[in-house]
Amino acid sequence: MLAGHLLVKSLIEQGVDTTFGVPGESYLAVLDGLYDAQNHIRMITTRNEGGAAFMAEAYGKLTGKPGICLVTRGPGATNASIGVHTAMQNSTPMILFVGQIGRDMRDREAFQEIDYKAFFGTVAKWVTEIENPDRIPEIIARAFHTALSGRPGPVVIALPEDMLTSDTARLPAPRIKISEPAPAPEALADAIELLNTAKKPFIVAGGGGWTEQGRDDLAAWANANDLPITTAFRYQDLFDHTNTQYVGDAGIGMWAPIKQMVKDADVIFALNIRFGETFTDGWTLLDVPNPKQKIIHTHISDRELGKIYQPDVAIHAGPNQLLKALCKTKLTPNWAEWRKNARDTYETMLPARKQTGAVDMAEICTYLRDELDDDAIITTGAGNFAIWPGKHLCYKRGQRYLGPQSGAMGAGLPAAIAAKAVNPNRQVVCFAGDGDFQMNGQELGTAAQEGLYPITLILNNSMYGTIRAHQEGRYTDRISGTKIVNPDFVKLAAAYGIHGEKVTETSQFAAAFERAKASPTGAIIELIIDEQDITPFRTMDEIKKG
Ligand SMILES: Cc1ncc(C[n+]2csc(CCOP(=O)(O)OP(=O)(O)O)c2C)c(N)n1
Ligand SMILES: [Mg+2]
Repeated sequence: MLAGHLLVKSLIEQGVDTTFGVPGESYLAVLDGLYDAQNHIRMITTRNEGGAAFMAEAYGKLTGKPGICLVTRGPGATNASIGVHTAMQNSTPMILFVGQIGRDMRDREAFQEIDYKAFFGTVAKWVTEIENPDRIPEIIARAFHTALSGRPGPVVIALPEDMLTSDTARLPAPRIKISEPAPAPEALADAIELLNTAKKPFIVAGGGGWTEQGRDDLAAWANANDLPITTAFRYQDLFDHTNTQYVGDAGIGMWAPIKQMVKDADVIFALNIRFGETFTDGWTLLDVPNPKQKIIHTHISDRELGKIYQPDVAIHAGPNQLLKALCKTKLTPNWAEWRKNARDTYETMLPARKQTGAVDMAEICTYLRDELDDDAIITTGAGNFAIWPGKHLCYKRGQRYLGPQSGAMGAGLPAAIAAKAVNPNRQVVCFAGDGDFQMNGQELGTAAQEGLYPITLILNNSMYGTIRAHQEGRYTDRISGTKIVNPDFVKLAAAYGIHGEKVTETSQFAAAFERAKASPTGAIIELIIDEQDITPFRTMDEIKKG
């Protein structure tokens, strides 16, 4: 068998049903294998490898199965790197295959040559090159295992062109099985003992690898013990916000009352999160390495435990196994008022204050909190516009949120297209900024070609607003490099055969959203946002005043 064909058969054996990529002459033998595999694998051809990699990342985050991305060497791989970095920071399983120069040309700076181990070394979980076609079964099995086990993450595999066109007699390895570590009973007992001493517990859940059962168990455990639950950066969808145990998110732009809760807490239960910059406010909120608060840290990867903060109780366990075990224990809750106060504060902060402009996102989010489908999938890239779906929507148990912890602009539209590929019948709504959208707007071509049509809301303030806001705070009235002149987004949508409309007043939104839902091509809804409304809680003028 051709090595390129064995590779495709190996993907089928591992359960792959979709790939995202841009073709290259470096991996023709794989493309040829995919020709034969059309009944098993849907090959989604994108317009830029950055879009493909974001799609694969979103697929991985949504399904829990590695998202597969296929790109060519050199420029294809460098374009795709944004999605690999995002998968790493998001703890998402993903495998990037890169066509590579022939084995006989290495280290001569051949056309488009890159040393992938060096290039992806710090942003991928594992990087390798398949030298010998007979090792395809072994390496593919290991790649899936690596992407899925411990803290999930991206794997990069380079495929030399001449290796792909050589023959092999090997067969695909059987589908891999992952086992999730369960908590050691003594560590679990220590955690329970410490939690029982708490008057002000702060519980923050996040990280990769959660199953549906794990999510249900988290809710059951919180309900049974009256626990206040917060979620980490970009993991808002781990917990039902309508459940009164939910008290807000501890991600970027943390609300002051949540910060205060962290400061006032006596026990912090860090549930499968890594102690990142956002949760710790740049590692200032908690003292490094031994905070005054007692720390219980559980994580699926032993490499996260004791990495920055030394926990009082460390539990090496997967989130689902941990919750299964926690659900069998009983706490003696001593924090009813603390939990209730936090919930009351959350409920008062959820609706943002009235905005300045004619299109008021506070009102639109209030509308969407009721109107979004109970199993809607929300996606975003990065920019201040993402604060709206991040903090002012209300995620229900069946809803999902896909956003980049890497803060990568341009992730939202590809993620929405991937979400449609996974669940064609679910409502998918992408929130984009005008700058953010244009990083990967060309993927509308992929959407149209594949018939994968999300609803995209473009919050257009004609600027790289996040940076402008930082600028006004530090170098007031010296606008530099942050203005952008935009295309007509409605006409742009029309060019792709997609329904588009512009909303210039809040009152127009509901009908526009209804038309978008009814549209067979999804929609682009452009929202004209006043420059003052740069954050839900501070206007540009207020930022200028300091
Ligand atoms: C790929 C990438 N490039 C640059 C940045 C830096 N950056 C962060 S937010 C932002 C502006 C976002 O503008 P827009 O999407 O219009 O959203 P707004 O802040 O105006 O709501 C920029 C340039 C980034 N995070 N990602
Ligand atoms: Mg903008």
